[in-house]
Amino acid sequence: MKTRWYKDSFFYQIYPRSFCDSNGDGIGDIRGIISKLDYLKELGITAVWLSPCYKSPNDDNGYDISDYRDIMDEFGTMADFDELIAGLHERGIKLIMDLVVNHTSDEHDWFKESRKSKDNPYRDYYYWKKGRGKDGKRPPNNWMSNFLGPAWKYEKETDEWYMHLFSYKQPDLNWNNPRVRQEVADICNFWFEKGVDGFRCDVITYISKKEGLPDGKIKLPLIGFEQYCLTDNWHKFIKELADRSWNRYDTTMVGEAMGITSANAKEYIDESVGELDCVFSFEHTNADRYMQILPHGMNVRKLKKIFARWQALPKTCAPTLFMENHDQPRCMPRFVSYKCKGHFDEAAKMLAVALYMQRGVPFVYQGQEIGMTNLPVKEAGYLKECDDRENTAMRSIEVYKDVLSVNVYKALKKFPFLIPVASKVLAKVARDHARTPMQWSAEANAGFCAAGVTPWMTVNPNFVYKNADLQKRDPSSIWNFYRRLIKYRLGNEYIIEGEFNEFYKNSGKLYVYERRVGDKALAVICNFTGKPVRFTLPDEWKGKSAHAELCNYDEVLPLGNRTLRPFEASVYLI
Ligand code: TEU
Ligand code: CA
Repeated sequence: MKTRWYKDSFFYQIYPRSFCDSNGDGIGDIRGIISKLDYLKELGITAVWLSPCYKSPNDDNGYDISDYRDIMDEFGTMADFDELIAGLHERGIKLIMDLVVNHTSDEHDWFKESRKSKDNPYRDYYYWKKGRGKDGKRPPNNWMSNFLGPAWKYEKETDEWYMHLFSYKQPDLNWNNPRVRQEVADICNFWFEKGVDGFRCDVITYISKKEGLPDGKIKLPLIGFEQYCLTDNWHKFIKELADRSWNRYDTTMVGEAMGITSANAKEYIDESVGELDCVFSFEHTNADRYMQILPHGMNVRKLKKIFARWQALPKTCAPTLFMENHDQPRCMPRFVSYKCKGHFDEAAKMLAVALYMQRGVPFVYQGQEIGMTNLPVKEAGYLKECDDRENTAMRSIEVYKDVLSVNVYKALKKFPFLIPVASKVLAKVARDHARTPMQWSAEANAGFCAAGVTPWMTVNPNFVYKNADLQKRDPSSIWNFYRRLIKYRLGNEYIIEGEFNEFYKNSGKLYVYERRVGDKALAVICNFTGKPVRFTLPDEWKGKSAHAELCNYDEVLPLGNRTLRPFEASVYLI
């Protein structure tokens, strides 16, 4: 049944709340997406990953679902959704949705029942436990929520605690309960029957918890991670779900997979396993973090090593290729170590070449294709780091809306001296940066919503010169480069199947590799610095005729020993 269509596709992630508002309430919606289908077609992508659009009280912008079979009020109706999927399919674009089943909303009917009494038929849909200490006033174990604080909330009605690995409004489902597992299979099948082509599975590695829920190691920023990530019955649960649902349709199943790395990936995504097709692993997006908390400049050597490890996996394991999503800061200029003044566009295009000429399943996040950046918050020294032009500085504490950012500030109320530090960190890593409205045009509110409407989230003031409208009309824009690159990549046997060989592995400045098929290869050369760098041909490439395929400068220079221009990216067929 599975054609494995993901092997030759290009995904575009839509975060609906921030994509396009059609009805003037300042919140993106499904009809807004429908109005942009031709835009997606023009860009050339072949699949969409849509972040959650189900009924939700929006404590975590839709990642807290109160009805899996209905559409969020703000986003529209099921009729709108049906029109969306038809419109995508008409244009040859597949749709994968977000499957959020590690937890539900506390406003889901299951949880409303569950919390009523200990003998309610839904009690076992969630994790309920007695507290510790003589009066039970301490949480059942020491696990920490991924959104700060303990992973347990006390309910006096039944004198027990329930588990929430994220916000307290996101209680964890108990997958040990066979009824829960059947519910999940039924939900997946409901959407597959509607024509949905797959799912991105939210925090899927957390669904199985260690028997007895033992205390975890104190390993900041999380406590308990090893007790709930990929433990015990994980494979059993996923295999069962794949049999009952995923593998009965021509799907692509992408796991959001903390804990899966290039070292253990084979056990999870090899085609022979028949569970997930590929995963978002966060090894490379952590290459700029110190102890996973404090960000510093991107470590290019480390980044290349991580890329290379994924590329080295057998052909039956597909890596994903991404730099952004709705939880990550913007990749520009993050991935080029923050020194791209005067060469912003070249750097953005170079990153695209470095990433997307590799083997794997490519994803681009809304706005990445025009080089959208983090909010220019004061704390970060905004002029240097956010963009290459002057900008209005804003105070982050006033613009952040994300439950995680808000929790950070709440937690620090008692330690006000730490707020400036937290602000600095958040200025670089807050999830809010990826959630500012898509910049469509230079009109009011960046064209995201009508003039006079207040958008739900601050628009990045750089929309006046950084927007889709302008870039579509400028042949040398980032947008037009992405469009060319996407077209070039699709159906290209070198990129899809070629062997990956890297050169100058120890260089902290250049990323050089080839994608070989027989005696021909694509040669990929990327300068990660804003300075000219001397390049010498690797022996393997000497004396070969070379045809220039893709370059981020208008003036294409021949392959040979020469000086590479700042952030130059050149691809040749040799
Ligand atoms: O993300 C899981 C997750 O762990 C991240 O939110 C993480 O906390 C963040 O990257 C900080 O480094 C998924 C979704 O992508 C996210 O939007 C949801 O908030 C979360 O699950 C809960 O559903
Ligand atoms: Ca709206």
